[in-house]
Amino acid sequence: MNYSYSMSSHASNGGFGRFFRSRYFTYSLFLLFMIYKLLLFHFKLHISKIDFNPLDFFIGLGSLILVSFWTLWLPRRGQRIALIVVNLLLTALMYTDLVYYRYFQDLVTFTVIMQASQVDSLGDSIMTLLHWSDLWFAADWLLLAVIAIWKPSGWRSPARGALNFTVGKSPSRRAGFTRRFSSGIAALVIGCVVTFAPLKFYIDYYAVGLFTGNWWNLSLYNVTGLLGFHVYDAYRFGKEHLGPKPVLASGEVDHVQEWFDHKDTTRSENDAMFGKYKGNNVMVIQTEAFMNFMIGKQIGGQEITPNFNRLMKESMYFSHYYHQTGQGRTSDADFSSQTSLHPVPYGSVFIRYADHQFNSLPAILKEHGYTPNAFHAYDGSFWNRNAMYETLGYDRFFSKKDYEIDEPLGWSLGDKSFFKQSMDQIEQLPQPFYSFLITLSSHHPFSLPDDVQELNVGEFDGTVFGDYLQAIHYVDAALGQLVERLKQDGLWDHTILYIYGDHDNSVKDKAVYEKFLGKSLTDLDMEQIMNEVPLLVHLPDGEGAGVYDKPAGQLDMAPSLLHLLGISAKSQYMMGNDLFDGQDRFVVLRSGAYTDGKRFYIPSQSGMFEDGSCYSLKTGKTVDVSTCRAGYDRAKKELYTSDETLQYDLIPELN
Ligand code: GP9
Ligand code: MN
Repeated sequence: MNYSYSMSSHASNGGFGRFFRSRYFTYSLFLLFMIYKLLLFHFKLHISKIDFNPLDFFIGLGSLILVSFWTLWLPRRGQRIALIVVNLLLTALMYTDLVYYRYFQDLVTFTVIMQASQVDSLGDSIMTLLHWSDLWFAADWLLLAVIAIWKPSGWRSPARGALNFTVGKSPSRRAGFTRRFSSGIAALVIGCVVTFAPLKFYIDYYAVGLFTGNWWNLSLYNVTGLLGFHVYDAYRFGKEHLGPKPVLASGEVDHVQEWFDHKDTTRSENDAMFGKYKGNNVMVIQTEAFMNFMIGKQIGGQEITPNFNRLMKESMYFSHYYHQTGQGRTSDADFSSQTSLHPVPYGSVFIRYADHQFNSLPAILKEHGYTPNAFHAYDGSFWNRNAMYETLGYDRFFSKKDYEIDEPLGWSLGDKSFFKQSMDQIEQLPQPFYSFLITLSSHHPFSLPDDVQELNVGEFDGTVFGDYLQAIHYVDAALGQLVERLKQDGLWDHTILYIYGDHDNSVKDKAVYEKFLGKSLTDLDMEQIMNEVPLLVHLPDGEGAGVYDKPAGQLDMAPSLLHLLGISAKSQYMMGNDLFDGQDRFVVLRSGAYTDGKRFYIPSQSGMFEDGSCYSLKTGKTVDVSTCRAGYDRAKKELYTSDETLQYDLIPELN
């Protein structure tokens, strides 16, 4: 039975009264309140680099309409109840995000909800995250409560008797229904235009590639607004986790298994290095944008990396160590080093697969009695580290909130203070420890204050490249202080120190490097310059000090450190070479470039094998491309196997 009601004219208090009671007024009031709350939320975030401009206002308004337009289809009372419920839900969402942000500098995502223990770590600090001024989020409720009690005459509901109940499809009911239906549709259309037109403008001009290479939830929020962010987050989570779970045909799983089984047969554990440093501490320093081309070089008569150069004399220096990163930059260097798998072709494993399982160095070392901790003085949410470090098995992640910013520099804390404060923590850890430290002061655009700039960079003065050299010189000094501290603390003699750069400095202009190095450079030279980062391994007794020029790469870190500690990498799903087992090495870059120490293949953007260039490393000249064919197929297979392992979360399935 269809009931409807219409208001008889005498129940009306005139035009104003009708307007106040109309669904359009109720709806406008809802939009007004919610826009106010979105603005309140935004300004309470206090993100200096993210402003709120008219486009953001329209996106915010449009997305509010899109989540609520359907309430215009409901009868008046139903609409009011629905709008109250939507208001409560959206307010709860905003407030949860705000409290979460105050602690993690991130927004709540589905991945975080699935990893509830990250939220648990709010624990005792929750009270400090609630502020009295947050009550402004309830201002509209207070206003509505006052109105409900006071009941101004124009807003009063008509007397019950004034409602004219009718049964069936009366003409007035039909007209009312049509009006409601069309106003809802009109709102939907307006919502779409107001949301998507500015969004498209953003994506086309300011945020190109945002949805494929996104690295930070806040940069998504900056473009999509809060509601848009959560809708997109739901979409990306659903795509990767819900629906028909992507299943790999069993034959394909067998291929992956065979690949790893074969890899195991190439690993050797019969040399003297296997287990030679069993039980020693391990400290890994991943250094921001630390490239290989400037190691050992001078500018204006000054060494750029004097401390690193000094340390090289008593360490193993790998002079062709490649970063194997993709779009995930720092997070990819971290991921490949800790898990010995390739990063994904787009996005970052840290963001896309933080809930998958990996054989990671910290987790394996923990099983062997180590205390694994990660240290990085930046927002814990950046690159989704809070979630990913839990997955990787660290006991604790010391992020920006654990440091006193007593040396503000670049993006955050200067590396000197970062190392000092990290050491204050590390020296208290139960040993053996596994400590992973990520530096930041040499991050693009490398502009450090004048008093920190110690080099005379001459013709590079005032250029990004000049600033880069200054920043590297500062980081080098910080590394020198770290080594001193390890010695003072008595850790130097039983700690393996593994230092490498994460990726290039984004300065791609060949002429700059030619000027700096004083020679003309080939495409192969440039490929190596942009992809090589230094690796320095200091063993407790200074064993093996010297230069190692066979190629190696970030994927090699985990199996190599396991080797030194006497832990077999054979049962682990790791792809990298072992730097200490004396076997031949094969290094594949995410681009599909590869080297086996004899050849270097650089793929072409066309993706066709034949269009790529095959170099002889001995002569530095191109050779017949067909001589790179077998290596190319092998590299492709390796990348494909890694991608399948990650995409289908195969590690728990393999045995
Ligand atoms: C910030 C740092 C920088 O935490 O990891 O990341 P990047 O921009 O180099 O990938
Ligand atoms: Mn980086």
